[in-house]
Amino acid sequence: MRLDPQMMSDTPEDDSETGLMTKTKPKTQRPPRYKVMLLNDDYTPMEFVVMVLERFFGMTHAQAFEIMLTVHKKGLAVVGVFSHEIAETKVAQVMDFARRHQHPLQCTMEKED
Ligand code: TYC
Repeated sequence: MRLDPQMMSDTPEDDSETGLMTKTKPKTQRPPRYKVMLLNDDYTPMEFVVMVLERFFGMTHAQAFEIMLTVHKKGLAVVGVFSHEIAETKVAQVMDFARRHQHPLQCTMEKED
């Protein structure tokens, strides 16, 4: 008995009386992403920072030089966005490499908004 328009009751997704489609899309949870950031300091040589960006973040020399200059001028820059595990690994690799070369370079991670 759904032929009479007066008897047509809307489903949750089809608001046929107002003409509005209110699709109820099932929300798939995406894992959080983490920004890895490099911080400026007065002592780490520019060339060392460039090497770090090439070695651990797969940048070309030109890309690495540009990002290094951004950190130098602005105080910090995001150098990549990764899963929690990869971000932690990158931070640890950079911090260990800097420590072994006795440079005070700092690398941190922060959850993306
Ligand atoms: N400020 C440093 C210098 O003048 C260069 C530098 C750049 C250091 C980026 C750290 O994350 C950094 N030698």
